[in-house]
Order: sequence, then structure tokens, then C-alpha cells
Amino acid sequence: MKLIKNILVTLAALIFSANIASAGEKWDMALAYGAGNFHSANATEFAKNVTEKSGGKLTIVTHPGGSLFKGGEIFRAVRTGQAPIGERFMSALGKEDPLLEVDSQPFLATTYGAAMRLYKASKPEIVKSLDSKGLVFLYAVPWPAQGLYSKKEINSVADLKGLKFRAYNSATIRIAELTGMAPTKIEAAEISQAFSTGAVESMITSPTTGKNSKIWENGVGYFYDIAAWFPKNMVIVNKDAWSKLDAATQKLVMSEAAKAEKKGWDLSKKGNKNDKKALSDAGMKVGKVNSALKKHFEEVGAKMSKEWADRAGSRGQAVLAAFK
Ligand code: PCA
Repeated sequence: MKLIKNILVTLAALIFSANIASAGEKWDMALAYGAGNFHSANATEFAKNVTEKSGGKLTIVTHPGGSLFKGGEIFRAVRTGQAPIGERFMSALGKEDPLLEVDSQPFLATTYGAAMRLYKASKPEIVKSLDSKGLVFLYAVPWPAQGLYSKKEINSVADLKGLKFRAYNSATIRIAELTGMAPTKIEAAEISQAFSTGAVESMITSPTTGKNSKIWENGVGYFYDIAAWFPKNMVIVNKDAWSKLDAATQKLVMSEAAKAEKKGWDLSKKGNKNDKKALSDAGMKVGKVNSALKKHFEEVGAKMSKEWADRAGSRGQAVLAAFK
């Protein structure tokens, strides 16, 4: 009896010490967009690089397509530690901090160069405010320029009136309101379904998201390249999870994040060209809005900029001053 007990105790000790020896952190990374999307592919490469280079100290496993948490749940999940790391569309978080919406103000930054300057001008304040919520900011990557999709041809402001419009944040809801469209907030993962059931008939998003959701298969024949803003996704980490890493691993994560950011911006620029071509190759009409519509959207944008500046207060003004 005593011998068996001794053997069991030794076995248990062995198993325990083996566990300690291989103990590294494992992070499940919540991603809202499909595995084929360039943000998800980039995050997956980031995860792989960190995992390979950390020498077993940190394994990051990505879960694309909202399979761990849906887009709308990811910020909260990371904040509360249900997911140690995740990616979220920044401008959907205006209620957390209006500064997170600065990249979705129409016509503020209409080129990649301007978008980068706006990012740099806003980043320090954003990092600080996320830190105060228990989050570590890793990197941010823009979507290609946002354009207008529609089932029917749009030649005038009157054509927009009453359209059932898919929105993805407060800014797109506001555009719809100021234009007379009827907005419904829908995550990217549900776009195809929303269009195919007729729940919506127009939206503003990137050529990439239209391509990823094969939007032409749902009766959407028109893409108007308004190119009014470049909204970003950001990758954030829960601070408790972060503090479990040793200094060398933290440094590795930050340096891989910087690489992923650079790669992501390059991929976005490529998508901005190629994905528009993919839409037209699929038979969609890809073009610009006429000058009357352009003027309309610019007026809407100017109004929204004022509203945003009021909401964002002195912090917002400081960001705009640094940007200009
Ligand atoms: N695609 C995402 C956000 C912006 C974009 O281009 C979406 O449509 O939800």
C-alpha cells in the first residue's frame, strides 16, 4: 500500500513539474472578420511570428470570423479578460471615447498619407485612454477607402432618400440620417444575409468588404468610390494578460506588432486598388458619384465634423491641431 502511495506521489510530482517546465502563456485572439480578409491574415501572421519567436513563452491562436466573440463583443471581452487579445473596428467605439471615431469623419483624411498623419496625431491620446481602461494598444491598420454600394443606380440625393442602409458605426448612422436613408447597424459578418433578405439595399464600406461578402451575388450592382475616410481596426491586449509576460516577451510582441502594422498598411493600399478591380471583374459598375452628390456628402461631412469636435472637446481639438 505504502509503495503504491509513494509511486503515485512521485508520479504526481513529475507531472506537476513537467507542466511547470512547459508553462507558457496561451492567448486566444478574437477576430471579427473572415479568415480570408487581409486584417485577419495579417493578424494570423503576427500570431505565428510571436509564437515561433517567443521560445514557448507565448502562443497566440487566432479565431477569425467572430468565432470566439462577434465584432460587437470583442472590445468588452478583451477589457474584461474573457479574451486576452482581440481586434476591433475603432470607430464603432465612439461611446467609449470619441477620439476612436476620428478616422471615420468624412473628408478629414482622404488619402493614405493623410490617414497616417491623422493616426499619428491621435495615437498618443488613444493609447492613453485605452490604458486607463486596462488595455494595451498594439497596432492599427486602415481599411481601404470607403465607398457607397447600392442595389439601384444613384444619380441624385433624391435617389438616396428612404434607402434601407447598412451602417457599421455612429458616423455611418449619422450620414444616413442627414441624407434621409434608413440605417440599421449590422456587423460585416452578416452583410450577405442582410442584402439577400432585402433587410438593406445600400451601405458605405470598403471595396474589400464588398468583395469578401461577394456582394454582387446579392443584387448589389453599383459601387461609388467616394473615398471619404479610411477607418481602422486596432489590436488590443488585456493588461492582466500583458503583465503575465516577462519583459523580453513584451518587447517581442511590440516589435512584431510594429511589423504587422506596417505590413497591414501595405496590404490595405494593395486592396484599395485590387478589390475595386475585383468588384468590376464580378460585373459591378464601379465609378464616382456625380458632382451634386459629392457636394451633398461634403456638406454632410462638414456638419459631422462640427458635431464630432463638440463631442471630443479639447482632446479632439488638440488632435486636429496636431493633424493640421
Ligand atoms: N469594412 C468593415 C469596416 C470598414 C470596412 O471597410 C465593415 O464594413 O464592417
